[in-house]
Amino acid sequence: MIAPLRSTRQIYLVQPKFPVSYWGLEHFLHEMTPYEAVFPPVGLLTLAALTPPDFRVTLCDENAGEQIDFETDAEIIGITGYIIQMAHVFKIADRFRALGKTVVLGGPMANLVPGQCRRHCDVLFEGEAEYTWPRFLGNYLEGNAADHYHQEETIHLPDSPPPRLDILKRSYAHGIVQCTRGCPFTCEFCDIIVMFGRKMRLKPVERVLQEIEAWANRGVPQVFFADDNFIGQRAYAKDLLRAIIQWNAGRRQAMSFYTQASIDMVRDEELLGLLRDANFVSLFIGIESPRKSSLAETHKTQNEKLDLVEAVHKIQSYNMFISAGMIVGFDNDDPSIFDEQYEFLQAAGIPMAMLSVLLAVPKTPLYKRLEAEGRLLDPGEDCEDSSHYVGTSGGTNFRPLRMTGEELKEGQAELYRRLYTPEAFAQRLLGNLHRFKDVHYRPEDLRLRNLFILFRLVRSYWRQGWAARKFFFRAVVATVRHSHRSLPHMMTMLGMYQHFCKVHAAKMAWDPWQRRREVRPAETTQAASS
Ligand code: B12
Ligand code: SF4
Repeated sequence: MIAPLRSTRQIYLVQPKFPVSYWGLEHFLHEMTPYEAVFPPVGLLTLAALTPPDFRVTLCDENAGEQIDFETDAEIIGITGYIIQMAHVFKIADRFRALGKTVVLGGPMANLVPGQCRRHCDVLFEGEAEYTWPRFLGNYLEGNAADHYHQEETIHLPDSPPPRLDILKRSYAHGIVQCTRGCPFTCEFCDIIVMFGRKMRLKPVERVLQEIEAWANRGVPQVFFADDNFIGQRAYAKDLLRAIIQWNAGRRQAMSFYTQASIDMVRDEELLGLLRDANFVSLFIGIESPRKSSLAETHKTQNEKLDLVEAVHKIQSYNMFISAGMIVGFDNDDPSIFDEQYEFLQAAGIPMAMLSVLLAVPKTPLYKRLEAEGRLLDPGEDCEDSSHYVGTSGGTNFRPLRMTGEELKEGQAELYRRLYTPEAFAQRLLGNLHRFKDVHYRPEDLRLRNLFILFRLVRSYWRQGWAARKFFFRAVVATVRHSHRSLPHMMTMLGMYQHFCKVHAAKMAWDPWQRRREVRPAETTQAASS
């Protein structure tokens, strides 16, 4: 029988490299672990699963160290991207177009700034692609593909297929599963509710378990639930957590989890207990600001009503480390906000804070308000410089009200420096251990790869001199004494700290151990030469 011609059609999917950032954990990952990237590109794996068998799909994940093959035989090149990757995405797209390929752009950036993307692709996708991608491929085979596919209505989430893991070539530290899309809240700066809606859409619990199982079969020890607000629909979250507890109980090797969720979970002790029992090690929470007037201004009512330090401590008492998204630059923020943020984070004991300057993301209510007030700096559709969208580096795209842009950027940088001194970080990190209680977290078994990570981690701290060694061993001893089951996650935190320090060192010529080295100059020489 003659093989069908149809299987020769090829699609090449590209996840472009992110700039080095807090999330990429590049320094930790590449220097201390055997993994090539933290997260797999789940959007592209979903596209692959939506692709009919008429096409063969190849994936290139630049973040996992794969080189883009510009000589690929594929006719269709699909590129995803975030706004912060804009220049790099356009460069790749332009190069493929010059080679005569059909370049397709989609994903978070295309959703928010379609105008800029339009000039760099043959086919532009806006919105979720579960229905439009197969339609495009069908049209393509018929020779009548359009140049723009726009999913205006939100899709029915159970129609999103499980991602195709078989096309991954590299090793990833974590799996990703998305259980829900959307969030019921109304934060003014948030693009999530613009793109995915306020009505929570849910994947059936059995489907989620299947996806977790698939990651477990790949040997991944931890899964990140890529939901916008994991507890946005509490009844569903509880059903899912109960199912996970049962699934994990039957496994010799328990899977651990983390996710993003809103702080109002604190009102529901049953939910907190279920998260703990399901082996959740940490949560990322958008706390944004300790200042009530700033929270009120941005309509973050769920945070405004709570005593935030008390709420954070309560969640921590269920043995979960909290990371927080914090924002400076609200209209109610004056220069005293930096001290207020510092005091809050220290008091709450939040080791990892992602501190961003407020951005007006296109299409959000904040963007519209600032546009009406004439405060946007965004040069508009023609601008292809995305640096003003990198809030974690102090960039912003509007005129703040009670500070200059420079004051804001400087204040943020200084706050970062203060937060990540070894003393401040140790205080936030180790304070958690005293609040952890009834720890029955089931860590991963001791495997060769964990010993490898441990060895590299110890070596990394050791090489940086006595102050770094002391810091490291103090954290280990405290963990063993107060919560020995949390040791594996503490190691991750200590690895992440190394990454944070290096990112800061590169950006701000900052060395967390410097002052302490001066006290023991002999150590400085030794560390510098090793
Ligand atoms: C998981 C996640 C992450 C993971 C990334 C994992 C990874 N490798 O992709 C982590 C935690 C690392 C992360 C980090 C960041 N993230 Co993030 N993240 C998410 C989150 C919560 C889910 C994404 C996801 O997995 N979705 C599930 C898949 C199936 O959907 P998808 O990727 O969108 O793909 C669908 C469509 O977009 C489309 N599609 C996607 N690509 C393509 C390509 C083509 C060719 C086509 C046709 C279609 C298509 O098809 C898919 C099916 O519908 C989203 C919020 C959200 N709900 O989307 C934010 C989100 C994507 N992140 C965002 C941001 C800002 C960041 C950070 C910059 C935060 C920061 N300030 O540092 C960092 C940057 C990353 C870095 N390394 O530096 C923004 C992006 C804004 C923008 N438009 O650019 C989002 C939308 C959140 C938000 N509040 O706005 N993030
Ligand atoms: S809680 Fe988070 S996801 Fe929900 S609207 Fe606010 S910022 Fe957006």
